[in-house]
Amino acid sequence: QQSRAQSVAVLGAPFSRGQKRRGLEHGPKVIREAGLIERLSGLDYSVHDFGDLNFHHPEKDEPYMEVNSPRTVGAANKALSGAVSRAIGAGHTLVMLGGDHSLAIGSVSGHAQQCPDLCLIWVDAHADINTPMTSPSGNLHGQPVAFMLKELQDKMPALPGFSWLKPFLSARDLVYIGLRDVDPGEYHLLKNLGVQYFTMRDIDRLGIQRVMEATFDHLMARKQRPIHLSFDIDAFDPSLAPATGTPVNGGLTYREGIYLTEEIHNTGLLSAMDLVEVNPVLGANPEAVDATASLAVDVIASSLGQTREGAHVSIDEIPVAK
Ligand code: 6HN
Ligand code: MN
Ligand code: MN
Ligand code: MN
Repeated sequence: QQSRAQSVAVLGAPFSRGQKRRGLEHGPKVIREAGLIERLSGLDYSVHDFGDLNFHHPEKDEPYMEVNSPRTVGAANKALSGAVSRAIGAGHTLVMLGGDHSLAIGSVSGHAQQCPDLCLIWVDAHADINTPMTSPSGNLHGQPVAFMLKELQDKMPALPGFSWLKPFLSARDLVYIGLRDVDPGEYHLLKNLGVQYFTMRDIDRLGIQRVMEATFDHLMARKQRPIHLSFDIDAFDPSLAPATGTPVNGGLTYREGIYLTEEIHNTGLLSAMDLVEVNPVLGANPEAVDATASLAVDVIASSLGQTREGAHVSIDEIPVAK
């Protein structure tokens, strides 16, 4: 039995300017309302709810090379990066609640400040590796990985709002799971950089168990290192996670998603995670929003040790009949 002296920090990032639709700024609220803190406390963690970050939006933020809201996204991620770095430096396992996926820039960079040898597992229908020049939408939530990778340094323009950020991750330290909507420029980058990725087709062929084995073989080949899990709720099938902005058919089943996160917990190496792209405004009805938010809670709890066999809470002995 593992010791439970660990502590988890929950940090909300109510931010949506990495894309054009409203509503993602309410993600942290609906995930909390679905019972996140209670669920984590039930896993015998000491849970520190750091509340939500307060983002200051610059007044004027003209597009730069077709990229929308660069100063706003840059400033929000700078603030997030500092907060994440402090929480991890204080010894917590960090859970960041989004917000849109551009927030991974701040979350992963803040984590990397404390853990320079981290590796990144990106669970998503999308690769989010467009550069400002390959992006079909101009939305920064489709580009966060490009800001992280050292190999893309000379492909990235100096975007206003991002001068604080230096690329910090190597392509070999990244694995994608769940891809099924990859833009032409992104496909070229994935192939060119030799990034390890598992599409939904790979999960169909190999099964989620072998995909997870191959993921850890790839990332831990030389040594064990801290894991950053960046989980976009649209990795799941839209039937399970309808309240999200860029749904794509043919996603993870509930059991594949939970198995994936159980395996991440079982490594004992999870150091920080993001749960992003829950948009309550886009649910067709309250039930759709509740289903999506409660799925987000299940993903987080399972990443942090909730098990289907029930071993996550220990009792000393079976009560005897009196
Ligand atoms: N996400 N590849 C598309 C784009 O606009 O670059 C979609 C990105 C979706 C981003 O879901 O986090
Ligand atoms: Mn994403
Ligand atoms: Mn996505
Ligand atoms: Mn455990």
